[in-house]
Amino acid sequence: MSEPVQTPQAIANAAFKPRIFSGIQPSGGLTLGNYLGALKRFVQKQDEGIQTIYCLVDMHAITTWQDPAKLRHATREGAAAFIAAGIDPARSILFNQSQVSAHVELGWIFNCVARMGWMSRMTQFKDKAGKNSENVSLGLYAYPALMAADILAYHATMVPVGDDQKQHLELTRDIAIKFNNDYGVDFFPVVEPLIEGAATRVMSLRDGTKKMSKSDPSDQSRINLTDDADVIAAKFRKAKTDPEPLPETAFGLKDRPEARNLVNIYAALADQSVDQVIADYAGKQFGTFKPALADLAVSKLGPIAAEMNRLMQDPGEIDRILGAGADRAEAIARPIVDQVYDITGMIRSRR
Ligand code: AQP
Repeated sequence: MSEPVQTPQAIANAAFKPRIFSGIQPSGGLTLGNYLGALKRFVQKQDEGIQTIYCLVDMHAITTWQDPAKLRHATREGAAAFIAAGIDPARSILFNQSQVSAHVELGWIFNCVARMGWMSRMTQFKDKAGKNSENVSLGLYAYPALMAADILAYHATMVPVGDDQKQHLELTRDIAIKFNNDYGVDFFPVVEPLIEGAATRVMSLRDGTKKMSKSDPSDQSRINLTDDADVIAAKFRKAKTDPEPLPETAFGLKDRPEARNLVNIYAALADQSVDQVIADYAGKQFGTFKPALADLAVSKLGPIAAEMNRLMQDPGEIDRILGAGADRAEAIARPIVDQVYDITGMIRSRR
């Protein structure tokens, strides 16, 4: 019996089954923000049984200059962090972006779909470029179009990210909708951002109004996943706070960004609600709360750091895992990007 003929639309619709994509830049060592905002939730999604595709986005990392040896190291260390945090390379697809050329191919097409005005409104670009916007790379400006390609090359339907990425995901939706409209197709899904939990935006330990970031010049502003117990304790001890004790209700954290940040971090690490944490520590001084937070962080992050160290002893094995993941990623993305070439009118006649 012959196979039923599948129309391109049926193929596209079949591809819209639930699929998760997300990535992290290997632009330095990963932070507690990356762990709570991204990695921890990546593992939860994998364990829910949805198809999960996770990527070290090295092509994004070079939108700001990276030392090549450090980039290679950070990519391997990032992969080690994924695995140490619970990503199983047999169940999830784990790879580095530059090994699958479909990302940049679709990224170029999306550069031609996205509008300059959309890009100019991206707050992350404004934050990163600051007053220097004439001097930053064109890649940094176009970053969200490549991010849209990362996601849509897999017809991913859900993207777990921290709150800082919400605007980029809205742009991904706009690009998908405009492409579908421009070419009169129903080809790309409209993605759903998954931004959930107490610590979707972990703030700097030095300034509760600034995001904790791996590229912040102050190492004291962040907890790195590779920090040891003493360093973690010292960073929380020195974390900026106000002189008041912790409030009686979560509402009392409203105008206290540093206190709110530490409570959010505690809640996310302990898998508790902010109300529960406040109920336990209401009226307590930071002299009591900070050591408890440090102990909790060490108990959660210590085993991850130890496993990362073990994995980093064998960089060849990490490269093998990334290569095998890239093969599996390519098998999904290549047919999708080939259909995009067809839809946009590119001749593909090579054998
Ligand atoms: N502080 C944060 N709180 C919650 N989530 C965060 N994420 C990053 N920082 C926080 C989430 O981690 C994922 C990967 O982010 P990324 O490393 O690709 O880029 P980023 O958001 O630009 O992170 P950094 O640390 O600020 O990197 P640099 O300093 O290189 O620009 C995303 O899901 C993000 O939401």
